[in-house]
Amino acid sequence: PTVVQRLDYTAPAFWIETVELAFDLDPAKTRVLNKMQVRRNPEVPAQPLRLDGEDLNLARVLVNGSGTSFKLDGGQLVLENLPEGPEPFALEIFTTCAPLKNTQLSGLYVSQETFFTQCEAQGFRRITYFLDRPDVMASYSVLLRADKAHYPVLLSNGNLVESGDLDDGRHFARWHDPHKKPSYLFALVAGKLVAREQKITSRTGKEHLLQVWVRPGDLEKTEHAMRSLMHAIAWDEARFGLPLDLERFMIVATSDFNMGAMENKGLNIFNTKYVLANQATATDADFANIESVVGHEYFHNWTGNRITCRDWFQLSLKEGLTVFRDQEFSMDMAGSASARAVKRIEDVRVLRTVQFAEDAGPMAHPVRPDSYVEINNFYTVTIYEKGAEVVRMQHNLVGKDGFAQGMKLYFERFDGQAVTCDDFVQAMADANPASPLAQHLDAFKRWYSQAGTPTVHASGVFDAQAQTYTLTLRQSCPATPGQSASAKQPFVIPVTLGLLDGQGKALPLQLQGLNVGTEHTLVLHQEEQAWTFTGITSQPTPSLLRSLSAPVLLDYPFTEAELLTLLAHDSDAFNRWEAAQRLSLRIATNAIAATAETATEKEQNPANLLPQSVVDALRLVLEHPQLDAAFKELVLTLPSESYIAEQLDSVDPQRIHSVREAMRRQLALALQPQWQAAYEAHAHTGAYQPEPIAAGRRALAGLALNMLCLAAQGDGVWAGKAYQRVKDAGNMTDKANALQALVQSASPLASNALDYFYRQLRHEPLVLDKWFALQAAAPDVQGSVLPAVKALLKHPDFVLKNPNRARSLVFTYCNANPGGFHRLDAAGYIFWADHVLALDAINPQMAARLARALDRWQKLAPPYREAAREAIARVAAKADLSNDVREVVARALG
Ligand code: BAL
Ligand code: ZN
Repeated sequence: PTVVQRLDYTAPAFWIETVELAFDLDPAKTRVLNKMQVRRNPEVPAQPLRLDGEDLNLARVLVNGSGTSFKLDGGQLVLENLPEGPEPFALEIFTTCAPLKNTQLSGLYVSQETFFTQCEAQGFRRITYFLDRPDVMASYSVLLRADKAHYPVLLSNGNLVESGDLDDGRHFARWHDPHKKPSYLFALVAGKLVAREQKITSRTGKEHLLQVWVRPGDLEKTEHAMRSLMHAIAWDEARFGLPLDLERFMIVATSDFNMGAMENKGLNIFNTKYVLANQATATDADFANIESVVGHEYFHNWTGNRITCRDWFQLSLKEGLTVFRDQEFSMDMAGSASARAVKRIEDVRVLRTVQFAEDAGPMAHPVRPDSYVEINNFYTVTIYEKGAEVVRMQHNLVGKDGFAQGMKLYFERFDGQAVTCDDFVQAMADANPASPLAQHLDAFKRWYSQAGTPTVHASGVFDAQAQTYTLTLRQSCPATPGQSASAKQPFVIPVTLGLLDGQGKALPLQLQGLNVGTEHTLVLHQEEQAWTFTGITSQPTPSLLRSLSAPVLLDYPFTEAELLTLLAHDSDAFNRWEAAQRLSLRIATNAIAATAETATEKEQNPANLLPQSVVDALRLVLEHPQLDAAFKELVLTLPSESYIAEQLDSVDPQRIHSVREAMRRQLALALQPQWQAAYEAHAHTGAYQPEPIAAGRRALAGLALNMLCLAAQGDGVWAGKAYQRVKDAGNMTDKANALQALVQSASPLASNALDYFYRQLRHEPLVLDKWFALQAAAPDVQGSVLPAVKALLKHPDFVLKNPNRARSLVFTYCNANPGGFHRLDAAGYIFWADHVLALDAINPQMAARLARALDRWQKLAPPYREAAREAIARVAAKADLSNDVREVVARALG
């Protein structure tokens, strides 16, 4: 397979100015006539025109109305005899494709008798021959023709210009997009759909039509998506001065979708999971995700669509920035400082569990990668979540107003263009010339070019006589594929901190005689730097890297007493949570490292794992009269098994699982009265509203019920209550939490509850996904999960071709149930290999995602390591693998 290199970028040899597409939509054979106005790029030496194409049948090519010679070369259509000179010429290409056979869900495909498209990154070439690259921006006019009875609704980007009936029961619609766009933002939809509509007037007095299109039965589940869209529009205008630039903005939902959603200009296409919600079918997390994803796709209209990427190596230009924007949107919507902190903790949890692991594994790549085989493999947590952190650091280094100025300059310079990550940072720095970002710009840009998670090693020295506290920060970054540790240069790392006195009170900070308040951001830009705080009269406790001010690991030898102080008193809610995580992480890793005999004895007597001091501190949090329930739930949740695994050099997944379970049982038993009180206080939240305070209360009630079922194993009282709640709960959050409590405590009532849940909600596909996922994540009592998962593969409601369903069962088992997946008999790995191969024949993008479940095989202890390697090698040995899967397994094997 060809490796695409970032430094090989050259401007296109031709520009495509206008595109007129005419579709005769037919599931078996759709005809596409593509008329383009093309002209040579005078800045590039003359060469043949090479158009991308994939799985197309070519019928005809005309240049200025006449037939012409052409070649097909590795999928590309090559035209050599084109008019000389700078004048545009007309190029007409007639092809057909087979949407019904398109199980990859890239290009034009059919889902539930409806046509959809997905063109990012390179799906447009599966619709017609084209310069399918983001720096070629054209004006599109689209004519759709189809059978009216089967496809009454015909949608494409932009504005509806004309529609009407044709012969033979067919009809047509003509759309024109007033904005130039790259091909990856093209979209069409045709089928039996209905819309929730909303007219809005923006600040400038312009009228806009908003539509959320769904299948007829789903209309009542679109209220939250529409409300989220209206909030997103108002937010972008208020926070960044970015208005809606379209007369019509449409969202369409489909249940067959590889991604979460797609920002096609004016015609966003969404996975139903991120559109449809009512209290009976969607959890609080679903409601929050819908708000966030609707916001994300809408925000792309400016950051992505108006200014797009020059090439796919710049993907984080739009994704990192847009994730940052959606995170800020969610925080602003959440309101209170506490709710903001909760959102930040949730985001950081994903970053540290998934992105840090990626950055330490075989697929590690810079935020702006240097090469790829298959671009779809680079829609990663590094591009998205780490990219957002890199934008967040810029935000912190220039301040909120400075960031708004930087955004303004970015749009002044680049609106309507396809640009690079460098262009963005440069605009941010130029708008803030006095900021630390501008001061250390070249060094800051290393966040885009160097992969790997840096560690900040901190040490503090208190000098009682001089009344000073000197903090020394040193940074290091491990080697990553293609980048040795020694070749890496220092990053610019903002470290936000405070100092606490013995009573936990914030100390005033003085640096070089200057008062800097009680919180300050140090900018570490060399390998090692030291700062001396003056006027410090007793040994302080440092609260470092508040709100995770940089995407780094912190190495500081906290004592237990220091962590207990931070947990009880830090004014930074994030670091309070972090202190609890550190305390339990340390206990877990020590227990895992202990000799097998001691460990077994301790696990049989779990009261020994967490010291009384930590249990007491957690009890105080759980009982705390002022802390929000959402925050308590986060503090009382132990670090996940995969996060614990990342801290270890040699990973025995079963050992991690049993230690964490022992800690969980200990907390369940030791805090039983407090869990009961928490449950009783929060179990009933009144009329359902998906807002942060009530959602936090439901989350804490859910955790409490889980713990109570766990503590009361054998005695059926709490299991009985949970079962009743599965039946009675008036909202999906409480219902699913209760079901989970039964499943996770391996209660004898779990299977009845699962049956009840299935019978009640079997007609709701998104709820069925939850039902499959709960079972795939069940505790592995005597090796029972894999057989259960295999049985579920044969369930009449299981469809491997449907990405949501595949994710709910197969991916959940392989990614989210380490105790069930890493089996001594290697059967989990064999299952994984079978499904990577099965999916690869249907949908290579999905297969490559699943392939990544064994990314971290090299860290596994024997015998898991060798068994995992064998499974990966078996996949790699398959002759006709997709490039997608081949790239992932080749990198895994190194
Ligand atoms: N551009 C792909 C989907 C998203 O990130 O919005
Ligand atoms: Zn995006």
